[in-house]
Amino acid sequence: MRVLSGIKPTGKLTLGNYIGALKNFAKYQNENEVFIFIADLHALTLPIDPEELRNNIKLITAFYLAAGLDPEKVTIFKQSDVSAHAELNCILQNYLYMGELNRMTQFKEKSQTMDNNAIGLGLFTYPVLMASDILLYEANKVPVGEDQVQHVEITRDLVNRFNNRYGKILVMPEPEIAKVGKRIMSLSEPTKKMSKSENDKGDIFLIDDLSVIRKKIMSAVTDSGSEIKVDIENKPGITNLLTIYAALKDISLEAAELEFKDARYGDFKKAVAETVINIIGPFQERARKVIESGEVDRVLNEGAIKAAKVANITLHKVQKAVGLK
Ligand code: AQP
Repeated sequence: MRVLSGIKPTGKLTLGNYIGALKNFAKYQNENEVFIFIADLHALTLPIDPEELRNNIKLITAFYLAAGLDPEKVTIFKQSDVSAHAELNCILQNYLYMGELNRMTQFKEKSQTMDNNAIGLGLFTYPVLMASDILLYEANKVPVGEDQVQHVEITRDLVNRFNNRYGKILVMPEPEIAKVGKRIMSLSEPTKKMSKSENDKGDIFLIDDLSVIRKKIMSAVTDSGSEIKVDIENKPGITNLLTIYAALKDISLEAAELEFKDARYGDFKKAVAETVINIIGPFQERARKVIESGEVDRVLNEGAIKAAKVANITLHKVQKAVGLK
């Protein structure tokens, strides 16, 4: 099986990115052909400072390695280093339609507060580039958080449309969503996704000091009751903390619920904070060592060469199918 996923180097990565994406990547590396990339072209869809972008790219590469990805087994690369992404994007943009792109939740959410005249085309056509990312590597599985599933679904529509017209050229991908933790919510507004572009006290950032992480969890919004149970409607804050705990301990939500059945909110939060800190502390340490080692550039350079070999084969197939070659 081919597996592909990536993260946009925008903002500061959150615990949501860790649980919904990062933490799951390494488990594929022994039995699959895995491609994990840094979606730097996607990062340009909203304004970003060039220096910040460069730093984010370095940090995410270090996070990939700190999360256990082995560059000997996994191809880790930067999207813009493989020009086939841009080339396939240019072809595939003719096979997705304005009406479909207009219905994408991410586009609607991100553009709703923007002035219509200042919405870049890249934000609108984001799903075409994401489809190109997936299809170039003939990925069968795409591990993502819940918010990205719609983009994998539209990629599937594109595959059907393209293959109906040109024959079996593109490989059909499937989204893979974590059983627990597909959507981690803000600790201060638990009905809202924990997001790296928000930057508020309800978001745990992977570079936060451990004392800050503890403080954020201890002040997480709960509710006026005292029961610790999964109830998204009435107890979104408690449900979110249970989800974080269960995801990090690799147990089911039911098992987490049972563990805290008789606990008080304060003790429960302390246990969640300890769990997060015990995982994120060593993770930060490993990432720091990767950055100091200077390994990042080597990994990305070697990854780009390996990725380009695979991507160019698919690009060539598509160019041939549509009559460019
Ligand atoms: N809160 C979350 N819970 C679970 N999974 C999440 N992911 C993101 N937030 C959560 C998953 O992380 C992967 C990489 O995300 P991304 O870089 O594509 O985008 P994002 O982090 O979702 O972006 P934001 O928060 O909207 O901020 P911007 O746009 O500024 O970068 C994906 O698999 C995603 O599902």
